[in-house]
Amino acid sequence: MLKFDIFVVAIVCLLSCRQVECTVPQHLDIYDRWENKYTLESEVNNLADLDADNRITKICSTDGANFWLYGNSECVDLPYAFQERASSLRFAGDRNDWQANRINLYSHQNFIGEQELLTDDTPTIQLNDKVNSIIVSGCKSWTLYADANFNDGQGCLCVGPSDESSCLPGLYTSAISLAGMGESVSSLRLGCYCDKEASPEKNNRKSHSEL
Ligand SMILES: [Ca+2]
Repeated sequence: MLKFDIFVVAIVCLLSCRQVECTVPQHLDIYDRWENKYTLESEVNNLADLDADNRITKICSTDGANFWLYGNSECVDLPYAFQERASSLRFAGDRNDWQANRINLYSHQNFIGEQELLTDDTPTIQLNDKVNSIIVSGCKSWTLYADANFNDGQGCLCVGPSDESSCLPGLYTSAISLAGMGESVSSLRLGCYCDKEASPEKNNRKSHSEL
């Protein structure tokens, strides 16, 4: 029987998508009950100046909102905040086999921003010293090195799948989950060659939103 396995990390940006170079200025979108939107890029002393005084019913940060999903034939309703608001989407891991050994690096937390997909040992990564979240696909762990060329002089860290036997992805959503090492990572090696290890998020849900 034909089966479609999809590992979708739906990096769904609300309203205003991050660009590849993520220097997105902070702003907020606020809505009234009629869904009229007001975009705020700086503080507002009096909402009446925007004809929005006493009218706001919803507020949305446009920075860092996303939703992700993985699994075989998983199907979920989007959270309310994403209903009819998704603006972009991308995959993590191998497009042909979501449980192949791969690692995705992202320049921002929660799998946002620039990304780099690695399939094998990489002596110098493109996101040098810029990694803030990671998705490990497949069954194997990887070693992160603070130095290029797999040199552990300035530190190393192993990251792995959330379940090695069933090869479920390991999600490292933040610099904290990477033991503070993310923004020093310069090279990666397939397999664990370091005595320091970081566990993926304790989150077995196959879909999750970060709002
Ligand atoms: Ca480094």
